[in-house]
Amino acid sequence: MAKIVILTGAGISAESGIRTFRASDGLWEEHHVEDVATPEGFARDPDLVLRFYNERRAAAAAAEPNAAHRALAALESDGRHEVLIVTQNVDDLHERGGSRNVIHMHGTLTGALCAACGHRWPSPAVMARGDCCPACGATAERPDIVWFGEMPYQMEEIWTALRAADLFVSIGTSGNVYPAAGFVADARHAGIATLELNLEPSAGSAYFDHALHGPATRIVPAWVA
Ligand code: BV8
Repeated sequence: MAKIVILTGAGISAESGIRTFRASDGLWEEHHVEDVATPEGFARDPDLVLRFYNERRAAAAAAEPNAAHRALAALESDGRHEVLIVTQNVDDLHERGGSRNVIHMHGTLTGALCAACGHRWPSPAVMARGDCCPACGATAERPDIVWFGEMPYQMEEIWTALRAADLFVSIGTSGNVYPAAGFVADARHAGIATLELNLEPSAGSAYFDHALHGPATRIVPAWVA
């Protein structure tokens, strides 16, 4: 079976109504990254950061998977492809769209993390300051999100899959955030075919052998077909 590693970013969820980060109406337009997506920002103003993630939890819960999510699930279950989705997204639309083999390298909105002992558990819909860790009892609950300066999850597993892939596909990401943005160069260096499916050329577009540009709900099903 052909092994495909698919990196996804905010653009694959855009047509489900979930805002991206760097578009003109993007999430970062209203917030400084260092205020809401860094450990220092959380230490400085936990209520602001909890508000930011509580809002995004509500938005993700109200969103539905779109045709792009469903096309990737169909690819995974067609019996001819071994598909791993490595997503930078923290929503659960890949899973709700039917994908089973998904790594959330930047964490999930549905997860909570104890900053004291590292325990991870399903997050309450609305996270409040002072919630206790069920494992160690410390009031050190935080969103289970990988912030800037923190190590993304399952990197060894991702690099192993990348090196063994026949094809690397990047969908809906601007290619601004590392180490995810470096995957295409790693794939190319390993002689693996690379494809970009995005609304427009990303920061790493020069590294891709092929590209299709347009809305994900049109170009992803067209590619999978
Ligand atoms: C780390 C939290 C090291 C989750 C996020 C070099 C090497 C390594 C690190 C660095 C490096 N240089 C700098 C760094 C540090 C930093 C970094 O990359 N900074 C950047 C800004 C330069 N990286 C880190 O800090 C990472 N950690 O490297 O740790 C380490 C080593 C040892 C020990 C400890 C640590 C951590 C990165 C994770 C940060 N967390 N967010 C959350 O709140 O959601 S990043 C944030 O950006 C999100 O996770 C998001 O997923 C990610 C990427 O954004 P995109 O998904 O690409 O979204 P964007 O809006 O940018 O683009 C959307 C795209 O979709 C666009 O191209 C658009 O055209 C397209 N689109 C829009 N609509 C559609 C569409 N496409 C198709 N259809 C549509 N309809």
